[in-house]
Amino acid sequence: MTPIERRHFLAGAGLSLVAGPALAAAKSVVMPFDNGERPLVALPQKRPMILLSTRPPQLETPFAVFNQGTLTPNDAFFVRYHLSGLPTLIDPATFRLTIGGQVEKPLELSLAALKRDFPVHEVVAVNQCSGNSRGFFEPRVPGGQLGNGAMGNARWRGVRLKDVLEKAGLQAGARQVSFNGLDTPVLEKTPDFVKSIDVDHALDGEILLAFEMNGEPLPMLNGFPLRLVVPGYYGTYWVKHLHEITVLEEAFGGFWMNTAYRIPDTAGGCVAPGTTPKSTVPINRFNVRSFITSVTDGATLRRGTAQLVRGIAFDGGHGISEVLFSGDGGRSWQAAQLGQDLGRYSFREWTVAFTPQQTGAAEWKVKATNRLGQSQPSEALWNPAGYMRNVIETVRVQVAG
Ligand SMILES: Nc1nc2c(c(=O)[nH]1)N[C@H]1C(S)=C(S)[C@@H](COP(=O)(O)O)O[C@H]1N2
Ligand SMILES: [Mo]
Repeated sequence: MTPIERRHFLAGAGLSLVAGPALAAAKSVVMPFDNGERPLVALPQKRPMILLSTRPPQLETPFAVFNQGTLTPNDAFFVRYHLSGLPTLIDPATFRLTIGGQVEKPLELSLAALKRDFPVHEVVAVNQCSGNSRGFFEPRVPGGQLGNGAMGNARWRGVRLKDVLEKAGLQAGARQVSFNGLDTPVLEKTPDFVKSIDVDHALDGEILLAFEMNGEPLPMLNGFPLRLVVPGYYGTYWVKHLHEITVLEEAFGGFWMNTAYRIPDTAGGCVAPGTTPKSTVPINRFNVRSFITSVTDGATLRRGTAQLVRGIAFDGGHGISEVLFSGDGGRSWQAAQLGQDLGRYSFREWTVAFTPQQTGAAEWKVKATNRLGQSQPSEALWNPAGYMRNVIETVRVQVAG
């Protein structure tokens, strides 16, 4: 796209993001929890998606998309922002990424320099919002009432954060690295969205500064022209429109690390429902999750007819080792077949052949285990921010005679 075309596109983006009348005419979907009605809206570069909020734009992926392939198409990938001051015009030719703070040599890199001066790497990795599935929390908790569509799996391409930091040279005593994007608060008191990670993590070679997603430039709403990809970690760290990296002597003290995105400092990051944690830590790696994608709640199936049940499983990067399926509400389980391995950070497809033998209502369940032996709880864990839901999922079906 030439700069002029891009300018046009972004002008369009600015208009569509505030399009009120279009919303009124939109079709809607109903999530299976109270106040779950949401319009389906197409924002720039996106197909019709489940709209959670317009300012800032927040879109959820319609769940059927997860049954159509292991990679989530760019135009169906969820969108989450905290600040409404979105960049509306980014010229890839003049865009610069700065690396400063406790470094030997501060850098200011163009996209062309990033691509030219550093080796390019790829990773297939799941991006999942901490609050994915928050709408299912009981008791309910404040925050975006999301279904299960605030996640997606993509092939990310970019350069390693490690390589860029090593070129700048970390000073002795460097402790954390912070990341800032081009989006800004619209109110003076709202803290800018800045995230940080420890230096050891920043240098482990896993994290990418990504400029491509599934073989295309990043969609505007997913962080064009550059975003952080932190495989295995919740989406909050995956800073979009990344333009400023700062190496710090101290742990970063900003709102989005010290107040928001914290979980109880307990095994499983949970507390008794309705209670307040005594101490908290920053949210970090995904727990284990799995979903049935080929059959949805309320489906009717025929007794004695073989079904190829399909779904996805993933974890924080140890890799899925086993998926079990139950067609009888968890009384008996059978092993599913794992599909192609796209790497330990990717969705892993699974399939299982199952023939319903009894008529009436049935509960189908799926449970995954990772290579560390971590699995999923049969009762939902709870925390006040509604993060990290990973209960064994249940789909309710009807078996006809
Ligand atoms: N610049 C910027 N980056 C951001 C955010 C944001 O508000 N601003 N939100 C984060 C959160 S909480 C999530 S879940 C992911 C979502 O990535 P996506 O919008 O590409 O799906 O972006 C992260 N990166
Ligand atoms: Mo998030």
